[in-house]
Amino acid sequence: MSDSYTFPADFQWGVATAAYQIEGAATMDGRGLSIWDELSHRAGGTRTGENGDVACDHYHRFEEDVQLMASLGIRNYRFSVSWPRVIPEGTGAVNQKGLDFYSKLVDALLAHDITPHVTLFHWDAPLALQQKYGGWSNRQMATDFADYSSMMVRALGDRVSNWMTINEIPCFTMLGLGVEQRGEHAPGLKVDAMSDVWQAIHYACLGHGLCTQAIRAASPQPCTVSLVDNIAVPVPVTESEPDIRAAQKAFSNAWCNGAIIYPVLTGAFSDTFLAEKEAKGELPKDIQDGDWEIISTPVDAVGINLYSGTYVKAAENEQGFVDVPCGDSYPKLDMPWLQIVPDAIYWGLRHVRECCGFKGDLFISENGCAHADEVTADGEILDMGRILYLRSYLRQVHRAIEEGLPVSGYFQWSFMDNFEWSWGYAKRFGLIFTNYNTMERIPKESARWYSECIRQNRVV
Ligand code: PNW
Repeated sequence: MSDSYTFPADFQWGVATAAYQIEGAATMDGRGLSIWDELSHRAGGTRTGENGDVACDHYHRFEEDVQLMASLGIRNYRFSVSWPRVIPEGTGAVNQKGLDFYSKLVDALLAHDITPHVTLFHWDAPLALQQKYGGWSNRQMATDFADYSSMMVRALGDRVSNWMTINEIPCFTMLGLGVEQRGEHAPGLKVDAMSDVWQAIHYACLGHGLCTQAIRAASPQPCTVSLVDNIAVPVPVTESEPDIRAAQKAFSNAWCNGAIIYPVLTGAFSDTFLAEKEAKGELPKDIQDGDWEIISTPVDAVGINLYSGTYVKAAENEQGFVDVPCGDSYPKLDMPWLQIVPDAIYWGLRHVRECCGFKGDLFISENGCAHADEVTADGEILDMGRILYLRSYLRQVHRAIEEGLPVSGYFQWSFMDNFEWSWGYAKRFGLIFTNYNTMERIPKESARWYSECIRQNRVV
């Protein structure tokens, strides 16, 4: 048997999910509403009119889900806590039943030898705080988020030592607030100017920093704290010095990189972001003394959510690069933005280290794809496109490790098909097929493949 693409012995193979996408039980046991309940129940809120009221009913089926995970040999599970399930109004009274759910989930995982990795915020902000003061558009949100986080760490910190603060800041700011039209993601609002969007990003970064401090202060044991970011990743068309330099220049101001990963890891906007937004008058207005120190509170690790990338090459222009479009024939999976760019996972890891100078651990907190899965007459789901995708990306993770990058783990998105936000249930990202009529879970061919990767500790 071959041993190519073997990972280090302590490499963490995992799967990931998020609360609103799988739990359901939206009004059960005292859970408060989140901004995703509000948006998904709004007319035209999601493309399919669907919501997460029931989702995968994981709230009631977590024990069998954990067993299924264990049967596949999965040893690491990344899930998120629904803030309004545990603090219905966002601040104040704790909902003990909500807290009990997460406590029982953690116990079930540990009983099956699965390490819990907990994300404290995966977009489902308490609706009460959105209505009270505008959620992440208000500085207060950062403090309230840190207070909720400390409560969670006090409750689970005896058994959980891997904490993630916020998942993908761009998705509830840049994609949640629109200038021309309402954001597609919650809170799904229209704002006056781009500076309002960058302001919300600044407050979210502040929330991340305060949360990092709160976790460390509340944890009863040594723990790992990380930010999870979906950096935009420019890939050099050729691996030559000029194109690599071009990709690095592009990275410093691609999408939200200059306002999130740079501040968190370096304590300042990237130079290219600052210059561009200053010229356009788009910088946030409320940046106070001490904010940068809080935002750049050292983290142990950075989790990268990586699905796709873009191509750039060197050019004799002011910015030093040009984007190279993929064109219509470029291979894609089942999302409009899902061009298959395996090298982006290698370059994403490398950019964070080389461009932001981050020397801590890196891990892939999400990687996966939507695939138009169907059950065959034999009851199988033969998702060969997903295997092709995961195999190619994992080989690039392996390359990064081989070149010396400290990559500690990989979480496939997602354990099971679930509520794909504004796409409803139309897009399937799971290793496990969810039958939404019967709630039956059926492992796909990719689950068998992934399980074998874990068993052999290599890309098979
Ligand atoms: C991530 N894009 O979101 C999220 O963390 C998950 O909750 C989600 O289900 C998963 O990826 C699949 O979409 C993304 O526009 C949202 O490029 C948008 C983009 C990428 C990821």
